[in-house]
Amino acid sequence: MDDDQKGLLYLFERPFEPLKIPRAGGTILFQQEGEEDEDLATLFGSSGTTMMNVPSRPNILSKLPKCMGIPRGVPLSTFDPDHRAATKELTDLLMDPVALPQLTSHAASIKDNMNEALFIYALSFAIISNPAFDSRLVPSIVEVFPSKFIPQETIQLAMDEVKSIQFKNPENVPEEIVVPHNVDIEPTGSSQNPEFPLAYWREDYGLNSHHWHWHLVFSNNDRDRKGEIFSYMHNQMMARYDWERLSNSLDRVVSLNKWREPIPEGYFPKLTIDNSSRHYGNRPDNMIPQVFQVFALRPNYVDDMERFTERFSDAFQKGYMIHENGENVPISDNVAPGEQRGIDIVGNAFEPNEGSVNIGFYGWLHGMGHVMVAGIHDPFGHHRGDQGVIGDPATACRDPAFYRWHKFVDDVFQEYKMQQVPYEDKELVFEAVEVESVAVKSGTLEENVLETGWDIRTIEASRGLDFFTQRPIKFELQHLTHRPFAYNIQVTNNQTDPVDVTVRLYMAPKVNEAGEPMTFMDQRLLWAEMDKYQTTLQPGSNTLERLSTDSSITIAEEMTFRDLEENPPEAGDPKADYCGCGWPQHLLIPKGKAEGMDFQILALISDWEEDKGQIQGVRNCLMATASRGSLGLTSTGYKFMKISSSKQLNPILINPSIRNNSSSNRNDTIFKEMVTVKSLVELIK
Ligand code: CUO
Repeated sequence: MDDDQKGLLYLFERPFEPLKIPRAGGTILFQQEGEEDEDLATLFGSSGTTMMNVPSRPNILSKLPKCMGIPRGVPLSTFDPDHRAATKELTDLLMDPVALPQLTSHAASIKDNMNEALFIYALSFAIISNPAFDSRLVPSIVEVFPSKFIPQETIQLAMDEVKSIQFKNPENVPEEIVVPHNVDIEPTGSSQNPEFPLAYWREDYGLNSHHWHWHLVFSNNDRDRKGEIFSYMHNQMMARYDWERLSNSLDRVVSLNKWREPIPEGYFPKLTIDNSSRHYGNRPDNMIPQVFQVFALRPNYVDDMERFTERFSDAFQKGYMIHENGENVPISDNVAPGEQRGIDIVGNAFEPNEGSVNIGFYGWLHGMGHVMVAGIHDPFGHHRGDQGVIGDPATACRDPAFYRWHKFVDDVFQEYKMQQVPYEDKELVFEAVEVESVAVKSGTLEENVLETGWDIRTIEASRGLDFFTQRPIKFELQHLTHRPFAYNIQVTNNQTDPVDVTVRLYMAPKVNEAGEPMTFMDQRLLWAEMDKYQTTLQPGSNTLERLSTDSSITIAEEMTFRDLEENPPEAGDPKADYCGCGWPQHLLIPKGKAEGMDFQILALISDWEEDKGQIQGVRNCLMATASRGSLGLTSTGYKFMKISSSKQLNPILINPSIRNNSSSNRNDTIFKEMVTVKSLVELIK
């Protein structure tokens, strides 16, 4: 790795420590011009340490007034307009450099004055979004900020071990410290807490990392279909959350739409903000949202939120929103090519982002909900409490209230969608092609039987923890997973020529909470995308095989610090296209039930000619095309009621318990659950 790349990588190490502290185990020393530390330079300079000189830029901070308004040590809430404005200010600065040394020196010169999470966010954004740095990757956010993902209790075990071995003969201590974190000894709940059974999913490192990455990538104002994809990604997350609730015999999530009533679901995250005693706020059960002014954020009023909600409803009924210049802005999805679609206008105003037509009139409703719940435990700031996890995109998904809030958000989008003209058959039916059947197969298991279970992901957290030790500190994070499987799709191309097509695969539970089959409308919001890819059909019968591990909506594991140190991808390596915004592969299917759980598969095949030309993105990210929306047409996925006329569904079931040690080096990995896909094919006429 060259020095420039090293310098950039180690700006991600120990984000809470001043830059002058040596990094990379003492092999990198940043020296600020005019503030050189001779003692450190002498100590490290003679032992092969790379010296990184950071030029002094005395005026640079005066260009960052919004950033300077965000104190160090507080969580970054990109749901709040002021924090959001600060991220924009800093990303604009860091997007300027056209070469790596310039980016490294710009970033290094401001690091110690910036809020830590803001700095990492903006630097990550610049690396991912600036085409000049196409082959550069950012290390896993879990390794950069372990305390956002791993409870303090578990981190404390590692700290205790570090202290304890200092009293022993250092010659004889193990090379590394390894601490397990198992979902069944999860500290954030008890059997008395009805939401606790879902903790393994809500607190999954991959889920939360996905959400952080997605908001990072989609803070880019130039994103195609930004408002729509904000709605779609969260809608998909909600569908999968309900899969998981049904798997655990819990009812589907209920909207948080009454803001003057208690919120029954409390949440105690047990996470610290900065590896110290500062922790994310706890929310007891049955707290009531109030008028509040906290965390140096602007006042947030429930009556404002109610007013803004009514204005959205009013706009949907009338078919237009009111621009800040007073003009009416139509919000229809039936627009001429090149015109902005209503869903994007609504999404931009609701999130809101810089594309909002009128933030004064429609507010920042989605963000307000996050901040309202995040501040509920100390609404007036009398106790200087820090916000709850729902205020930070890296931690928000841990909180049960996140899903209740996003159910409300999804309901608003549904209200908009219901005002739109349904697709016509001709937009959905691809006459030339017929799907005959869909099945799945997993290894030696019976056809249409899938299995889920638990596995371990080891992450090295030493780079993000403040306590100093040369030993790697590793955490073994237990997580849901499944055995890989393959789809088998039988398709007939009735044309005499080959045809290029897009294949989309979806899945949904078949029965409701009472075990009764759902109507298609009842099931509609439970469909989640499993895969989307392009292929060519030959004339006549075709057999399409597709591996679950190739799913374009999922991502492989992120690059670790160690990967980037030892084996950084070169320009042109497909790994270098990684942006991190896709769904975690290990959560592709739900846990299911011990006695089995029925699901269904839906295959949609559409004409590639209609879909192509919609690929957009800075990185050619082949993964996660759904989350990024790079394939268009039906990826909004909302009007399935019409799709049924030409497509088919295939029931699935989810079951218990076999052992499997193959996917982990731990002997106690247990596959406890099983997904069964029945071979019966149902045609929906
Ligand atoms: Cu991702 Cu509300 O937007 O959490």
